[in-house]
Amino acid sequence: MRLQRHPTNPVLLPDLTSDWECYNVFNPAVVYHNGLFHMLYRAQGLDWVSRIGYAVSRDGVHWNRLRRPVLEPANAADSRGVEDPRVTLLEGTFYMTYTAYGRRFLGRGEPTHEGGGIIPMIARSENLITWEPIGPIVVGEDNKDHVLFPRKIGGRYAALHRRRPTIWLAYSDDLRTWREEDMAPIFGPRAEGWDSKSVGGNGVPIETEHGWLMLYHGYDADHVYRFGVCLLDLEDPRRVIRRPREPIFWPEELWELRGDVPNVVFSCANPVVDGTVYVYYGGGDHVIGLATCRLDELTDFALHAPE
Ligand code: BMA
Repeated sequence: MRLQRHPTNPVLLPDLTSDWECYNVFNPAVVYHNGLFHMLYRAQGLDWVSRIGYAVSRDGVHWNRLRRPVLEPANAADSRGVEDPRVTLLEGTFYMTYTAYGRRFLGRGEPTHEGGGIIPMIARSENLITWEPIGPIVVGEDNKDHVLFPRKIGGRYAALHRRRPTIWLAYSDDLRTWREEDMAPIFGPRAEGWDSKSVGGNGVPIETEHGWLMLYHGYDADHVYRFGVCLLDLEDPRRVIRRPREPIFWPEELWELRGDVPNVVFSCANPVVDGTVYVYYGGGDHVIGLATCRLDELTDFALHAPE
């Protein structure tokens, strides 16, 4: 089982006429809503600060983008950029989970946190254009790759997040308060193979009758990023039902093997449209690609491929 690259790849390139997105566009969120694909993508331009841009498409391949970013740094906690958006439609509202990358606060009178200035943030929107930050999941640690599940589980909101090198699950009653006692690890790197150093979640987990189908990324000692897939229990996603051994996608094209960072495919989006999984990903932290597969084939692979 392999994801199939779209022949039109890459589907989004940096815009050389734009100050804020002339160098890199990558790691987008994509939601399919009311017959359109909506993309929120990470972009870097002249100042190397990451911003989030918006683009829209009828077919998921050809995109029209807005001229200005929809989310930009607003304070010292995200002054070095807003990165890696993932968007979940939950109870009729869009929630973006993204990494705020700020100054490492050390001075007196300022907030102090470790973790290199990385904060896993949540923002909300009714229209995908105007975003209101509502707060972090945790502070003070290297924590990212967080994404909300598309429905409550056991009466509570649920999110994946990553405490390097392990994927965790967190619960919250209101999306604002995330307590340590409501967090637990799901799985970490395996001893050998493509995901032996670190793992993290990709896009919004896909609900199937067999469990939550979760795409994730991992890398090895050579720092090559690949994707795998696993199945989590529907009512207790901390329980891994199956985790096939083989990856389903890895860098092969020139623009994945090279780029701003070599050997990177990195995905924050896997919307399902008419039974097809659309996996959007950054190639080389530089451009945006699309790879697809049938949902039933991916589910079959997750259920039966050797572990
Ligand atoms: C991760 C994230 C991604 C990036 C990847 C590869 O830690 O920061 O934004 O695509 O590294 O460089």
